[in-house]
Amino acid sequence: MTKQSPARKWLIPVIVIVLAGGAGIGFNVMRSKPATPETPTPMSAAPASDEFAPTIESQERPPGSAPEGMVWIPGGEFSMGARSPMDSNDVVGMQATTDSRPIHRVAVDGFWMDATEVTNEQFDRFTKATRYITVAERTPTAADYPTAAPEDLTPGSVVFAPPDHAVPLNDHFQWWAWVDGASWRKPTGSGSSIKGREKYPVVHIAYEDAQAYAKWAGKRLPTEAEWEFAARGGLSGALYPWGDNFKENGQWMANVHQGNFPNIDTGADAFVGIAAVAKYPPNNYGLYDVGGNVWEWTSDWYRPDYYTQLAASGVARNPKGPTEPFDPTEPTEKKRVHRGGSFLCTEQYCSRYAVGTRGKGEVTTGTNHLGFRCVMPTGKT
Ligand SMILES: [Ca+2]
Ligand SMILES: [Ca+2]
Repeated sequence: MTKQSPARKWLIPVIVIVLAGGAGIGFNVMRSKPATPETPTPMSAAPASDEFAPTIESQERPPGSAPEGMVWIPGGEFSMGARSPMDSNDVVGMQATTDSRPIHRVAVDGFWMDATEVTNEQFDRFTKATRYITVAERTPTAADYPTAAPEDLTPGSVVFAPPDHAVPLNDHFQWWAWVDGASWRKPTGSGSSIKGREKYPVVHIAYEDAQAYAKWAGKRLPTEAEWEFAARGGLSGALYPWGDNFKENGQWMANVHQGNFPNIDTGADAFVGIAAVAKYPPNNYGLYDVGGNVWEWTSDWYRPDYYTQLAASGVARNPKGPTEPFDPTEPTEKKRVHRGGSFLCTEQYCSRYAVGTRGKGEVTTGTNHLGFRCVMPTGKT
């Protein structure tokens, strides 16, 4: 692994935040392009209470049999968000759950959803069929990065590279590194490969990579509301996709991180680092790994005040995110919402496997703990 030299750190400006849970991260490789605003769906006038109310599943039936690898998400009305900020004095991982308030009422139509994170073998089929080259595999151009030294214009991505000793949690450069040549094909850079990892989630995926795959597959990325409705599996206000207990009957329910973050991953949940998909029980809708393993892109722009906007207007019907992104911690970056946390999430640092919590990431930036899954609205099957 080639750790980023100090001279290259300009490529990965520090994000001062709480890292969206160590997540996704604002490692910006300065590849942002102007974003296209999206149009919000009109909303009704029902009041919001900032409390969880029962989920009302739609009686809509799935149109025919399930597409391969997908499960039916019935849609309906539910309470979206997290119950409370976890610790307002915590500056290294939990505080950003304030962006998950207030709890507000949302309705989504039914849809099909991938039961698992998109895997390497699925993404490989896509690239073979289309010759698609991911953002991480492309050589940055001097035209796009006029201030960069020519030797810095090399393809690569951001890789978790833990130190061999405990470190303060306020500097993510202690455990993230820019690695030349890292991509979905070489998840940790030169010398690594996906051979034997066909069932692992594809990683180092920028937003446009996920979109391109989804379009090829006749699908699209989920909105944040669709993702959360699906992840909750019909449970109202549960802390996790499977219920309120982190372990159910002593059983690990997600691939997350145990041990002192970031230097010790004990793998007590059976996996050190990333795991193949579907190694833990699914939620009530048949979805695997909606908590943990890899973060997942949604199509919503990120704003910390978006829920406040929605709550002011009653039940939000099929909300598609704010019209433009804004993260006050990195106001020039274009970020979309990540969900679900990853194998690096821990109660010590980032508990974003808690189902109502949010992550965020700059749209051109992939890492080796960020992937995605797709949805297919009805009418397209
Ligand atoms: Ca683990
Ligand atoms: Ca996941």
